[in-house]
Amino acid sequence: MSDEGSGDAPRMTQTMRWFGPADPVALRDIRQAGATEVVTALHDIPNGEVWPLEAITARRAMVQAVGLDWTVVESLPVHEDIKKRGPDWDRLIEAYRISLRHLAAAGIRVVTYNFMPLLDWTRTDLAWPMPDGALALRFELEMVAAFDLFMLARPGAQGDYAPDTLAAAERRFHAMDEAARHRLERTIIAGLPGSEESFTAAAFLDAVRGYDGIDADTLRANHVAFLRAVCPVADEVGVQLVVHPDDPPFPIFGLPRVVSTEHDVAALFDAVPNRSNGLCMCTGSFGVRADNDLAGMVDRLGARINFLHLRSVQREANGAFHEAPHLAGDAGMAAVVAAVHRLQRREARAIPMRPDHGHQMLDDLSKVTNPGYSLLGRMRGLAELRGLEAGIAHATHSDE
Ligand code: DNO
Repeated sequence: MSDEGSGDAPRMTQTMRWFGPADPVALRDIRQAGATEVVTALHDIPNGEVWPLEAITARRAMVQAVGLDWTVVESLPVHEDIKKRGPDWDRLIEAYRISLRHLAAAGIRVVTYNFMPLLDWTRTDLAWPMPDGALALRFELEMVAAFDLFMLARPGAQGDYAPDTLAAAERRFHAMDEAARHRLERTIIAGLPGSEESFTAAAFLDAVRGYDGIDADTLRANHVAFLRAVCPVADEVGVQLVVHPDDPPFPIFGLPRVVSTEHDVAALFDAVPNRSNGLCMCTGSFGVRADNDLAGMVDRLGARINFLHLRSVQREANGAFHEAPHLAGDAGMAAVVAAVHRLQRREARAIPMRPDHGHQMLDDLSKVTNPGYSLLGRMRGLAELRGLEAGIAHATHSDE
């Protein structure tokens, strides 16, 4: 693609997430949306097992057959026994290292993971109507509290919420009928797309108990131990590990979360300076906290950023938020993309990005879709972000 007057700064590599052959969104659709790569994983391999080289190579060939490529993995999951430093730690670390070697041999360059205990990303409503009739993902702390206190009945839960939230949670719980309660439970613990875990209430309670005695400091130490064990291999084979921040970026269900702020990630880079220790800059996850300065983080953490999830949340009262259109909401996307543009120029490299989540809209409203991962909303996001970057590149160049 050539854009007149855009200078020669590299542009973001445009990707879209694809959940594999079972994804209702076809590879061809992703290509027509204008992406050049997909981001995916071998979702059917159980967490903790080695990804065989042949399986990775075959999946990459399947993607390449439609004119796309696959060089970013999301995610190579980290087993709970690594996060807890459980008895199986050595075997699981060795499996992770072998998978990294296989991924590198197959041409994968970036591997995404997260270090959130038990739950990956969490929402309380997957179909919240926007004023234009599109459906958005939403999170309300009150609803988490309603589930936690009155459905899960987690011991000690009372102490984890402010008095206002407790009162609201009780109100919200009583206002729900059985069907709504069931839906809330499934939304929170059944596992959203890409999550590696899915729980029933009893199993979840049990798993939470498995984190007894693991506070934020211990979890951070376990994260550092994981990085110290796997980064040397990633350095050696030339794969970039990128940690995805906590979503939402604060503890829930009494479980610690330690990748929520700029300070958190800077501490990880200080503790493990290996080149392969990097960041997936997710503006949606970090952006839930008003104290995360997103564009400033791109400026300051830039050298460590090897993957971008671009989306914007709109913060609401009482710890709630919903996912706004990509250029609306609180992210300040223009400033973020301008910072990414500066970073790519400075370091002369293209950073892979994906338009993260998207509204369910237009024809997708009548289809069965993966929450947040329907095609048209993400295509809108990608188109807007691509245009934003082209405009910034052009303006920067024409000012010089
Ligand atoms: C949600 C995703 C996350 C992410 C993992 C990375 O939409 O961004 O599920 O893939 O946290 O390990």
